[in-house]
Amino acid sequence: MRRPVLLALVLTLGSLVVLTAPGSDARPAAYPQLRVTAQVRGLTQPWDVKPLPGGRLLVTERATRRLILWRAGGKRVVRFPSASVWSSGETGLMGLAVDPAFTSNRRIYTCQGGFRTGGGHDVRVVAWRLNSTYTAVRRLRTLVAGIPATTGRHGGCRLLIPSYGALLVGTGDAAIGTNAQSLGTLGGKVLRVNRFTGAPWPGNPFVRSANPRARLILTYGHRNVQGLAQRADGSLWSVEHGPDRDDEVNRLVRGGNYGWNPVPGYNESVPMTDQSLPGTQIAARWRSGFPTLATSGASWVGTGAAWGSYRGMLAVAALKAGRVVFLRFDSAGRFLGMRTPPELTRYGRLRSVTRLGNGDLLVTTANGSGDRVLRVHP
Ligand SMILES: [Ca+2]
Ligand SMILES: [Ca+2]
Repeated sequence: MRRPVLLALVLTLGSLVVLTAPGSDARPAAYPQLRVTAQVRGLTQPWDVKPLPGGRLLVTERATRRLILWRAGGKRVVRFPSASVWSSGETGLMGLAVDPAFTSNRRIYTCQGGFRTGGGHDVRVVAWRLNSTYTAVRRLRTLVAGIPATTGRHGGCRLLIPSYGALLVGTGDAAIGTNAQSLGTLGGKVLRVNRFTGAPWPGNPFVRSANPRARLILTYGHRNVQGLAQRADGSLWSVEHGPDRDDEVNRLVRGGNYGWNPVPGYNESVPMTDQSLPGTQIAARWRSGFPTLATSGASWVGTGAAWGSYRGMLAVAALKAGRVVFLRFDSAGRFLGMRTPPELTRYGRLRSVTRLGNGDLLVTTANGSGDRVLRVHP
């Protein structure tokens, strides 16, 4: 008796959804409702979040330079040398990575502002060991130093350990016009290094260069890389901020020039990808047009059936636009379309997207106080 009634109800609701859906979206029912809960509260400008064993989460806060551990409803500050982190403007304690072999080696990585010996600042990548009680870190080594910094503007800095075990570092151009096209500086690049030693990855395009900095470069010609994500097919993608137009999502090709060259001075009226430069500049796979959304961190949605049409899309957090945009690309990397779920437009500025092992997404807010790590699932 109950089953036919239930079936009729489902059919009726299904029809209603189709009838009331806006005409611009051909397949509304294919996108499930997203459920959003606040997993961690009371944060100040969290920049990145990564999962640790036992359901724990590790969070960096940019300007407070705190490393925060969350577990089952409670959070506490990990003992960490915050005073050794230089923070100014957009730079501070930023990208975070957890070693794939964390359970045995306890290694984590941060990208952070630093104080140069003899004065001045830089952005650097540091390897740490987190103790067995998750209460303190010990510095193991600085893997990459000397990523340029000026006022703190365009400090990057996203970390990613792809499936083959290298460490990728997405850097900003430090608002210096010549940095992105110069192979003699680490600014405006995606770097690729050995995650234990900081040595250049053997397959890097300029690994035989006389300039030790060039050996670390995977791609160049970037403005401010704040998103790095590996697709299930192994391809690597970056997300970066445009000036007044054209945030970009790029598919990274070894040795590729992504075309940012804001000279003379720091002339931000030039295109994000300037094809008139000598040689080949690789066009973005997606660009925002005008105005920018201020795209930051990104992660690919997994294959869980509950995600429906979101499966395999790139979820990109946007600061200025205060949303997560889901971008669809075909297997050749061509942009097919985008979806902005209304469920993720109510939380102000959003900085990063991290996919958990079960497919849930973590999204950090960036409003300056009362910030949260949101957990998103269908
Ligand atoms: Ca570009
Ligand atoms: Ca050209």
